[in-house]
Amino acid sequence: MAETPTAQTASLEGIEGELLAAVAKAPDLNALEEVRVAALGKKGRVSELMQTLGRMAPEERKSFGQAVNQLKERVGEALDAKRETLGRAALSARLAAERADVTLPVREGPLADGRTHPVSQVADEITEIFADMGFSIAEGPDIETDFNNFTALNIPPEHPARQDHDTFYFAEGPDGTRPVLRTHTSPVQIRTMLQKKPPLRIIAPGRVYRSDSDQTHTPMFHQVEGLAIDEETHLGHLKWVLEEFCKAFFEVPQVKMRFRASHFPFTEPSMEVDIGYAKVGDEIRIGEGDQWLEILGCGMVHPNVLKNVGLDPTRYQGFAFGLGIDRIAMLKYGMPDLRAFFSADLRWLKHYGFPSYAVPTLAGGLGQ
Ligand code: 2U9
Repeated sequence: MAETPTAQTASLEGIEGELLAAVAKAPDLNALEEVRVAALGKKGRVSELMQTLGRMAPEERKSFGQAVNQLKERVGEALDAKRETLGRAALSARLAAERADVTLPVREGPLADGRTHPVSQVADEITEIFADMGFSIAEGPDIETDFNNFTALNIPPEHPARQDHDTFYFAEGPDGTRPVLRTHTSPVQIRTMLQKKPPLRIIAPGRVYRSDSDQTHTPMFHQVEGLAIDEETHLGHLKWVLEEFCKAFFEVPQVKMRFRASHFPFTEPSMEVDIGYAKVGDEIRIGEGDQWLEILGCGMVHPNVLKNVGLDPTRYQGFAFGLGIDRIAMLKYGMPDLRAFFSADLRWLKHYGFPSYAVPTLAGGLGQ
């Protein structure tokens, strides 16, 4: 015999109570999903109830159908609410479990043992200082065209600098010129000037190559060059920038600098720059004493170089400088032998290298 509507409603209330209780009791998202399938799934309790509709009289079917739909809705809402609560609890539990105390020392192992090479560290120190003065970093390929490495820099084909540089040449290409392993990072500035309009302020750190090998020279070494081009750039700007750089790099309040006239094809006038130091025992103290050490070269960009990249030298002027990273790293961190830089000797790296967290910043100190 069919149940009366009130009896059916009473049994619906029972089912709803059961389902809501199961939702409330579900301990985690997996259990809740099981409850959902058992309640609202294809073969779940609500589907079973819907199947009974076919056997009912039309008016009965209508009211019972509505009641089942309402039940379905309420159970659905309860499931959603519980899912959100459980989801939040699961996230909190995960966050608590994965909490890392960043103030703890690095655990023993490869992470703690690994070291940053002094050349990388010093390159980062130098770029940090110039970035703070508004210079951006420019990069280019190690294999360069003859034009970018020589011709554009006012070094014509017969110029002795091409041999002086002890260049590593590649075989001649279809255009009759030979690609080269760049002998300085200056071609990066050429590329930048060909691509962008002044005002320009860039530094170009990177590997350079010269066929030269003895106690103080390696066939590959590292340079940073800088370039500023604008309409009113003058030698005073250059001197200020280099003085600020030296104070920041050597972490001293004052430096003595000496600008000696020199010659480079790409700058006019050209200067070599010495820095004053004192030797106390084995230690070199920059900013004290009356001895001089050459640390970089610089000058005002030669008008021919500006013309070669399509800039009008009566409108634009600029300064440029270059320094050897390896040499200045030896000086700052008291490393006596250049060859050790490239010998991949882990004992050397352990001694002179920098831990991964010693990121150079002007605020936090450059070489901690
Ligand atoms: C452009 C115009 C001018 C870059 C410069 C020097 C002076 C210099 C040496 C320092 C030590 C090379 O590593 S080292 O042996 N460099 O003395 N470099 S001016 O002048 C430029 C560069 C690019 C377009």
